[in-house]
Amino acid sequence: MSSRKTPRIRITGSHRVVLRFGRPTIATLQDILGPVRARISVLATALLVAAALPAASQAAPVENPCEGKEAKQLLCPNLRIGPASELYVEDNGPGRVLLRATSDVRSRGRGPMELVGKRNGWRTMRTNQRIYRVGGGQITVSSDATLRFTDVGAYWGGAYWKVHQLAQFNLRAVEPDGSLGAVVRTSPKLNYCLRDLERTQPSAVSPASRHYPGCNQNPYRSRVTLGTSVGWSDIYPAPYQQQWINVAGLSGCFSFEMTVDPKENLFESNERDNTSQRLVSLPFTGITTC
Ligand SMILES: [Ca+2]
Ligand SMILES: [Ca+2]
Repeated sequence: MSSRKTPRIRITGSHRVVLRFGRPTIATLQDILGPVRARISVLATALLVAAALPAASQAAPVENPCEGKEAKQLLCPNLRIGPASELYVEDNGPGRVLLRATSDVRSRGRGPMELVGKRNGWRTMRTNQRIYRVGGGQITVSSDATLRFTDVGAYWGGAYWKVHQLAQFNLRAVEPDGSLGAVVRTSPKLNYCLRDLERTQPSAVSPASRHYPGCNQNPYRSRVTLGTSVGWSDIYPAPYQQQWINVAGLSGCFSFEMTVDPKENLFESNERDNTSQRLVSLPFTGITTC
């Protein structure tokens, strides 16, 4: 699944791999994984060799660094998303019956999901993904994810730098045999923060306090960092801006499907656990079975 992705290990004008060796600012597994110096050298060498390859070789697909041989030396992130919850219907008049739901993007890897955005437009930034290494340091890989300065309305605090297409909500038909059918409706919502809102799975490798407290609201920033720490969740309540799918005119059994990173822009240790399903019977009366 990940073969379509090329991490595009970032190379500067002097053909230098951006492979940083500073101290990580987050909790790591270094205390329980033992010495890794020799293996880290192998990783660093592999990355430098990759950077030195001729152009034709660089164009070849490169495995997700979080699924390749060196993955064990990386504190790779893994995103999941909880099933749609706290569902209710908001009747907005003819043709607009909004089935609202709370979403819960969960950070469940060995390291945080972290993006560094750099401005490339009036209200956009390109991003690099930062992946921490076992024993300290980090690698930086170019990401197809972009940031958008997104206005969610005054009630929810105004505008924030958010990750475009971080998640997607679909409504799928459920066939008589219980199998999932075609997508019949889609939510307009595409942009989300990455942040530490709730520590939903505490553990020894999950920071006890927020490391990524919230998304930046300064439209003039040239650079921002977003992330979600291990064991933490970025949650949006059902009443929040665009947390809905329009179910007007539908009846029968459907699945409210949530997918995190639907465009596969972000490198994760598991790319196959990014979708959740919640059955709903429509017209909706609060029944989440069929
Ligand atoms: Ca995942
Ligand atoms: Ca992914």
